[in-house]
Amino acid sequence: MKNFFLTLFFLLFSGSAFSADVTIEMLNKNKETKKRMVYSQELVKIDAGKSIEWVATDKGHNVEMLAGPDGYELPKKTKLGDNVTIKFSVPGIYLYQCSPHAAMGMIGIVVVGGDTSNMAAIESKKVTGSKSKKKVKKLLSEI
Ligand SMILES: [Cu+2]
Repeated sequence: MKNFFLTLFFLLFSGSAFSADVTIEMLNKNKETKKRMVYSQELVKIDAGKSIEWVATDKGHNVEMLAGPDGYELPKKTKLGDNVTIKFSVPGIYLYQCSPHAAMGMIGIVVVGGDTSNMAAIESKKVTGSKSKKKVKKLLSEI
């Protein structure tokens, strides 16, 4: 019975302001892949108007937007160890990194509304280090 009420609670509140549509963890180590300094999901596809929450499961990471669709104003990078929720209204590809671990390949991509028209701009965006460069290429190929 207790579980029933817990389930009901989550059902009632899962659509409200404090829960994003997608959660990405910022990790020192991904237990499944054994990769270090990574986002739990590196390529995420969402519908326009949906939001993503980055959760500081491990401290010392952040979210720094590098590029988005035409006219997208890059938000300020977040403070290390802070959770952040970003709503994506404009369709297109978004590229972001963790400022201190960019050279270690801590980078991610969000595709909004299935729109890949800014693919070339993302591809040519300068990123830090060969590991990130490789990962961007790989993630773009998986869209
Ligand atoms: Cu990091």
